[in-house]
Amino acid sequence: MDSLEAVLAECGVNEGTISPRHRDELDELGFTVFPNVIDPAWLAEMRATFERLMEEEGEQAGREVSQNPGIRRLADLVNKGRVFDRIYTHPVVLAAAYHVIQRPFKLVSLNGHDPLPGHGQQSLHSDFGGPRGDGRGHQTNALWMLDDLTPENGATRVVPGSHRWPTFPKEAMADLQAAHPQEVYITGPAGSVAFFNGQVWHGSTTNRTSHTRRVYHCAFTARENPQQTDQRAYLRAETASRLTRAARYILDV
Ligand SMILES: O=C(O)CCC(=O)C(=O)O
Repeated sequence: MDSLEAVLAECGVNEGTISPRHRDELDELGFTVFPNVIDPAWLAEMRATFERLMEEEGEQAGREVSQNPGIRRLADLVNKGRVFDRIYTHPVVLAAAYHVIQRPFKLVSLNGHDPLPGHGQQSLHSDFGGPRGDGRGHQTNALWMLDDLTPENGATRVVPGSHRWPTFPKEAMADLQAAHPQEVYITGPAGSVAFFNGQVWHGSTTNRTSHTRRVYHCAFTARENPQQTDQRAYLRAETASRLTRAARYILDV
């Protein structure tokens, strides 16, 4: 399968998959939240898988991409369970990615992220380090919420509209950890998916509760850009054996 249009159709994407309100929010704010994407059974399985992988991988967890003090990280999730297949082939995120990127795209990576109590404050940053201010979308990310995201437990802060700004946060701010006057929190109940333009200024915040704040990050990028996880290099035989043609295209394997 070599056409994005055919892939989107095979995954069930159509004109009505995301609403005009979500499109407008992606255009104007650079982010939007889709509630109730993850049904209860899938949510329970995704939570259990997060904990099982953390247990199995121990100190190695996250090493394929990055390990950060105070954060429980997982990486290369495409190869770590069937439960993840539905994330990167889900019609809602594919429709949203197409709306932002508007040309053929592929997976960047599929990772897990859980700031421990007292940890998690990130510098404001853009995920996409390439050209800015050219009026085009190049990359997206999504937070698949396994727990509620609240201002208390480290919800992601985002600066609405900043995806259109020509500067990176580090060019405009002296203290990247400081609050930005225009920032807002992306919040939502577990089972929601927050979707954002990879150029928007954002970062996770400190988890001030004693509970988990688990999300899976599923990012897409225009096909000409590199992946964070080279799916061809990491692809396991077991994963390859179950991939649909559409999944192969999205992973670029
Ligand atoms: O999980 C989050 O709140 C966002 C994390 C993030 O932006 C990152 O790891 O680059």
